[in-house]
Amino acid sequence: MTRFVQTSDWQIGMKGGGLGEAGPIVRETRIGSIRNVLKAAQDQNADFVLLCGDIFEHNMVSQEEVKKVIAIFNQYPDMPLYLLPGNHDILGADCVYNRAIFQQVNHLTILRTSDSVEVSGATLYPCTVFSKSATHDLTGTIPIVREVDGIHIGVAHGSLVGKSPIRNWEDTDLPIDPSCVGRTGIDYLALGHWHSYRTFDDVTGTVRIAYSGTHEQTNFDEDTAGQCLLVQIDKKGGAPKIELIKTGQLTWVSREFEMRDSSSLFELKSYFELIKGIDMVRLVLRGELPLESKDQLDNMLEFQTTLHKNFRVKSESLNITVPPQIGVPFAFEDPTLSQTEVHLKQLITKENDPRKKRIILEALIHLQRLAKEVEA
Ligand SMILES: [Mn+2]
Repeated sequence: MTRFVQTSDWQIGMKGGGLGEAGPIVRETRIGSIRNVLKAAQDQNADFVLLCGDIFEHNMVSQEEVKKVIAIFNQYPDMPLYLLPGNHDILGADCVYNRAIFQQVNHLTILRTSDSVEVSGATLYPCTVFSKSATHDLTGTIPIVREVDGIHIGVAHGSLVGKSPIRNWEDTDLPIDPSCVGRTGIDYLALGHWHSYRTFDDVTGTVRIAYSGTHEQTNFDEDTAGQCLLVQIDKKGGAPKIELIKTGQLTWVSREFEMRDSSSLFELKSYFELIKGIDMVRLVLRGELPLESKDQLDNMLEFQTTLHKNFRVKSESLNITVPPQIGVPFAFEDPTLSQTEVHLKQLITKENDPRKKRIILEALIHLQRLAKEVEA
């Protein structure tokens, strides 16, 4: 029997670019969540931990971050760690794992060749990556083990051909042939590279291929991320039992919201109640909103930025509609302001480009707001 934790794509050193002020938080959280992975392995009495690539974002990662990771490794000195470098921490002269500091971690084995490795209860078959643009099946080095006693586990980092929106072999980066399980007779293929958790059946309907996904979600487009897998295989040919263990700390939500009229603001408000505790929020606003509700929307959105670690709004597709009363002149006391208003309104009627129209509207709203403040 063998029982191990599978994890991948820690991407330590990831900039979190585009996440604004949340970038450093995301970076630090990713390191902290590693502890959750190793703790899960210890709590679950795993025989070892299998790290399936992209543990670091790139080989030039700062030594400071490397030290943080190693400090956590060293908190679990009795847990054997087997690490297959991926395409981000790719093997070669610059490889991060060539640094002297890794030689001090006695319970860590870097899988640098495709030679099989005996582990507790099983044999590992690492599929090494030496080129980021590999176009051949990476599992080609796994020998046929159908008649060989013991539990056999393939370890690879890449994309299963035909199992993602990219259908073609030649367009797949780091291709992995899903039929390798049937070809070689291995019991299980542990994969990294995809950030979402995914499993795949063999021809008999038994799950024998799995991506754990990243231990801590990296962006809004990932689903079922933030976990590691506890895999148990009782005997050669036995069905692997896979259990998901939550390791991620940050919560993410992405939502499209269709606005119809000013009452949509109430719906939006109740939605905001629902997502109160969420760390990372992406909101896409579509549909229509009358100009007079724009102020209220802006205030609501501004307040939300104070409640979340990251709150991003895409509103390019939200059409701000101009009510008929916009034609009624606003009672400005200053004639220059009145003239500016008339001018902006003329521009709006003439403008056909919705994006430009919005900018003019924004200007008009600011002008009216300003006038109100002056008068108050
Ligand atoms: Mn990768």
